[in-house]
Amino acid sequence: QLWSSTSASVEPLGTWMPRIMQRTEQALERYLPPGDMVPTTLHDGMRYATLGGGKRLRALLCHAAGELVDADPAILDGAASAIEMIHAYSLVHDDLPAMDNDLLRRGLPTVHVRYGEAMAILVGDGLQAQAFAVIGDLPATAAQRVALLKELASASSSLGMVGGQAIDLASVGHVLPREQLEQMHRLKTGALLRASIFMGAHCGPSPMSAELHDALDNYQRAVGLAFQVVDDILDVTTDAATLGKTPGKDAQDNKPTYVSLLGLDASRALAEELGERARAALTPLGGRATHLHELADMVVHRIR
Ligand code: GRG
Repeated sequence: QLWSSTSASVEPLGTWMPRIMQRTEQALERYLPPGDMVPTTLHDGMRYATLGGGKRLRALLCHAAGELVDADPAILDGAASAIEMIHAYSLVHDDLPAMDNDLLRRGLPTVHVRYGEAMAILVGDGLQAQAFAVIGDLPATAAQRVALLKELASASSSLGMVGGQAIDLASVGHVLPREQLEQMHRLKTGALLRASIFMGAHCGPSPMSAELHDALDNYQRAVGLAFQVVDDILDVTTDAATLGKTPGKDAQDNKPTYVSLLGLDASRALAEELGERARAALTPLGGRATHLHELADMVVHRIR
């Protein structure tokens, strides 16, 4: 074991999760420009896209990984806010008419419906740049800030999230083999989930050990894929009101999904198996990884 088992002192998920979600909300409030700052429509849109919604899974993963290395919670708040800004930007751009043309996100009208298409593009651009500005200003060492910037930039890049989105666009109407479907999701959604975990670990006072790196790497692979498989399942089994977004769009748009490839039952079994794999990856970390353990369960058993 890499760590002593200290599960007795680990805060229960029932209080830890709302506490981290609340401090993420407060950090985002601080790190986003005020809504009355000129240009006001742009800043109001950036806040609309980011605040008051979402499961904050990426922020939770970042904090849970950071706890493993005794990271300063104030630095974790900055890293988690930056990740949530990149995530919000990706949703704003993904919802645009030129992409998915979605009208509903997190139970509310999408940014382009409320602010217009041109402003929605700028909202995404503004959020993306703000994420990196936040990290640059963190009260962390230069080495920590460079590691965080590098992790977030490559996760968002053409070799990460944006590249995955490009493959997704090109795949419409095609029957992708399972390996290519997996590669697309590893980039499109997996890269930012991976960055959330590794950024949390970079917030620690010393560089990550090889053992911790390997355990987190195995964990992120399984959780990233489980997230996508469950997303595909929810897309066909959940109504719009629960989901907070237009369901069934991927099928309508003729996009490849795990459900279309494997069927519903096999997709559910795959999600459970990936959850098992994620939990197994944490075994070397002992009781201190309890929150990562519980987040993997949450990803597999979430209902929205
Ligand atoms: C357009 C630059 C650009 C990138 C788009 C990640 C992505 C790439 C688009 C997101 C589209 C999408 C709905 C993908 C399915 C998986 C996903 C990321 C769902 C939304 O994430 P959640 O469920 O959202 O964590 P909340 O609202 O809880 O934060």
